[in-house]
Amino acid sequence: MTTSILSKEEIKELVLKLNEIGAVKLGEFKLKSGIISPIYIDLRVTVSSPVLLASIASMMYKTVYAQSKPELVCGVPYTALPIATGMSIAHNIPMVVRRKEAKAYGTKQLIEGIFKEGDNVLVVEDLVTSGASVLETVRDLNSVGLTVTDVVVLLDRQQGAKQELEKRGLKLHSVFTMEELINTLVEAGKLTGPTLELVKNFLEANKNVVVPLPSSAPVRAPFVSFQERAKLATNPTANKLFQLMASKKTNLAVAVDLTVKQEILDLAEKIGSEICVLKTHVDIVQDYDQQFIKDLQAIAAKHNFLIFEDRKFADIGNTVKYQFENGVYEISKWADMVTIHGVAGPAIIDGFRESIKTTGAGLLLLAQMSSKGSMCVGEYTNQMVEMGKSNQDAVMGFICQERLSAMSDNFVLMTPGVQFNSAGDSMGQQYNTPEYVIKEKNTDVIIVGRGIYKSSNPKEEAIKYRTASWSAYESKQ
Ligand code: 5BU
Repeated sequence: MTTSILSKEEIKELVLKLNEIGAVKLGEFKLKSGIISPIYIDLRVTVSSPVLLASIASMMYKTVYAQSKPELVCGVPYTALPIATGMSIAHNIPMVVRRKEAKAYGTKQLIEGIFKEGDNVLVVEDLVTSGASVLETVRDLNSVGLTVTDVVVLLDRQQGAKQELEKRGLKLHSVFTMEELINTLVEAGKLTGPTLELVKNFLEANKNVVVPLPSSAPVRAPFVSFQERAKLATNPTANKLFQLMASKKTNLAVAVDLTVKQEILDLAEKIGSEICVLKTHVDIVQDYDQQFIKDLQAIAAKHNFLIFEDRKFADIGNTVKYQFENGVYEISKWADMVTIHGVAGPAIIDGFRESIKTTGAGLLLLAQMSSKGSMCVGEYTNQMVEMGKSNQDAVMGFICQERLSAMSDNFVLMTPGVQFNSAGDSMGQQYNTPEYVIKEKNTDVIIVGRGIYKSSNPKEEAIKYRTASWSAYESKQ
């Protein structure tokens, strides 16, 4: 552990001040892990004590300075932003700011500030438990060509972060560890009697509790080409799509949300040469009939693209089986892939299994959505990824807004909510650019709807989207 080079006295003074302003509270607190902790740490309150904040920044800088002289500093949003700012001003090190918002569009940069490729950034965080937030910031810094070798924190809770960061070549420096913090409080007589007893139990329990990185922790996954991923694919349509993208050199899918069949067919004919997938919502087609599907399939065969029905199945297995195979649309007979929600639980997949065993069609799990306030987040998203991993024969990939660490290379990651020149619509849709999605969020396929079919020249526009998303893919090599 690289701990502080600061004197015991300096640390003691800091700990007591933190205690005084309520950043380090003593008592009985139930932590998320269920452990009863005699100590609760909330460093957000330090913004109300500017002198203390400045000295925290300076102590953190002193802790790491001996080992690395950064070209830039970057605070992990939000608590560490003022600390990084203090460090930047006091030591005249330029700062970069990472945007935490899920969305960045138009000219909004993921990383604000002036930098050049290869600049080394010191990442600043208030405290680390698993290290997930630090890794998110490192991932975004890396995605714009910045390098990170060192991370400095005020407090290391000693619950796995150091090891996780080390695995990724990052050195963790801390002003003090949890153990040192508690020892300092005991020595200062702040912890006595029954609370002291609790502390001992806490330290003991804490020692063995490593907080795992959530499966949603982002990773800077090494680049694997579509050709290679075709070999890894566990679902036949995923294999087909990876091969198709590699040979046709396109990772553009178009959402054709038109309501008249001839208009859909005309557009498919126009843009067919540019796309890997054409996405439909057949239930919006007012003059739908089986001939329409036959015609669409003929165009798909001619231009070599797959058909994706974005049906978003969500019912129990038995019902979705009917919805997939029967009714007016008989989707199972023609769709190469369909989307499903996970609200009904993993047994929904059994509703598709029999049919797709014969056709080889693929299921796309809705892990995240592009619309504002979407509830496909957090634990739900994690569960969707797990559901995919447990059903790799049937599941070809995910509809998502970013690559998560648990999404392995056999899955195709497709992202809707893409447009060059718009931030969103009046009904909750949110847009990102092709480059942002493919390069920075590291997914595979962009899904573009109105950006293409509403354009006065859809073919020309499709070429622009195709070029942008394919060059973003190639730039990841
Ligand atoms: P747009 O015109 O580019 O906004 O169309 C996007 C398409 O992708 C449209 O067909 C939606 O139904 C679909 N979509 C989406 O926009 N966001 C999502 O999270 C999912 C699907 Br899932």
